[in-house]
Amino acid sequence: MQTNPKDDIQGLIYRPEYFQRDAQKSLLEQIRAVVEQAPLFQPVMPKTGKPFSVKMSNCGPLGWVSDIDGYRYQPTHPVTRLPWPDMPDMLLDLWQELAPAAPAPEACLINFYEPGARMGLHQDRDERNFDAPVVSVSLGDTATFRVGGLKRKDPTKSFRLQSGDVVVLGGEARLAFHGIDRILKDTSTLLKNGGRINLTLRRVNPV
Ligand code: MD3
Ligand code: FE
Repeated sequence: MQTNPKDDIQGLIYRPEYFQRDAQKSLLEQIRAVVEQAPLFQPVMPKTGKPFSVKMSNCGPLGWVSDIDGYRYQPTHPVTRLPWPDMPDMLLDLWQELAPAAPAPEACLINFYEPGARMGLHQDRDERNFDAPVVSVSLGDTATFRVGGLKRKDPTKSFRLQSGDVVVLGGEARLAFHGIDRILKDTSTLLKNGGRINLTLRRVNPV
């Protein structure tokens, strides 16, 4: 019998179909409202200025941005200069249920993948608090997700993230290398024009 790759990564909790279709639709509506106030922007790599294939926005008190000067969290949108919109209650409730011991999330990064977009293997270490987990929600087309260990060269495992799936990355998984290899076209009807949205809820500052 084969073991499930998700089951042997310490600190990774996988909750397939956490959000049912109706909940996915209302969450999507709320994310659309956020993106109307805080339009998707195209981040670029520090130093090189090479654009990401993923477009981004944020909600909550802080948002993650990447530009020529570096990666950081900041309280305002890089283009409009306005504060990020509030985090929808559904996301605050999700955090409360899955990370009850952690202080409130400060940032929700919204990643938008068109078919063909990808995210290279990386660690999430721009936060000043690694005790709190990262909570991830997937909406729309299925993605092939890759997760490894604490070193870039550690072996990796792949699995698929589908619309409505939630992953909690705590403990040892919090600083694991991870990335998105590809978006599988036409695997969901949630987004009219296809593509995938990923939301990551994060605590940035120590309490
Ligand atoms: C594993 N996002 O925004 S979410 C990111 O699907 C990011 O858009 C991916 O990696 C996406 O930084 C993956 C799942 C995820 C999020 C954070 C993690 C996996 C993680 C942190 C540590 C280990
Ligand atoms: Fe990440």
